[in-house]
Amino acid sequence: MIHALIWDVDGTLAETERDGHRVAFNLAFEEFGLRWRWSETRYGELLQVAGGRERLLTDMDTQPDAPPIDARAALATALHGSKNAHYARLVARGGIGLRPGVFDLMGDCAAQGMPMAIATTTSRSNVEALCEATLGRDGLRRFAAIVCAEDAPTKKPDPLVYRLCLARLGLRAQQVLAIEDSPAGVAACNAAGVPVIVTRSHYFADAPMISALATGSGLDDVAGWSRPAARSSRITLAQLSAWWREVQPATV
Ligand code: XBP
Ligand code: MG
Repeated sequence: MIHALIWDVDGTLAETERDGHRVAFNLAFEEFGLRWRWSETRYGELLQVAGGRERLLTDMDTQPDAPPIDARAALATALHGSKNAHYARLVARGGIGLRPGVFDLMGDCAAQGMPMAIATTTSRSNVEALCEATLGRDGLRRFAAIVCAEDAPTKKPDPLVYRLCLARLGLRAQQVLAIEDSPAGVAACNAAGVPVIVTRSHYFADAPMISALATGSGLDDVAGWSRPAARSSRITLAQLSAWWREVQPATV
């Protein structure tokens, strides 16, 4: 059996990037009196950079009215704080829902006593806001371990966030299964030795996902997955366990 299911957050639990973080960044620019606005397309380019604060610093290199280099780190920190506050408000208003099939799979885990964890590159406040808005006030309690950007400052594709998560769970990489949406997330899993499936999100619909155990458009549909799935109305924990067993070495 799988011993724990590890969730990525942005793009996997919910489509947070285009309709959440991007919108919140633009509200922060407005609040700071900056003319910068990130279009859907530009934000897609910036997603190559892991971390919202790092994304701001990368974009400043292209903005003619960006402050001098030595003032940029402080501006990025202030803008990032404002962005996260806007994001929390947006999410609390119900602006972002869980992706289809996520709640049902969490229900499978609860019903079958399967521990769940979170391994994300996003700030802890964003995880708290999203989980409380979508899973209720006790939403965070569903997870046996939550590892965020503050815990793992070197971000995906670095495997640190997964290594820390495994240490907190007291499990080995081969004993768990992760769910990701991005090439950086999959690369982090690969580097940590964690088996991973991919639910493709808006920005990574066609991106190559190297060594993913299975890749599909979402948990609410068994059609179109890269690995054959049993007939069902959705991807269940039983299906994930079956896929996971197919790639287990005999010793696990
Ligand atoms: C998420 C990220 C984060 C979010 C924004 O990646 O890269 O930077 O976009 O959150 P993953 P912050 O889904 O691979 O964990 O602004 O808090 O960085
Ligand atoms: Mg993601």
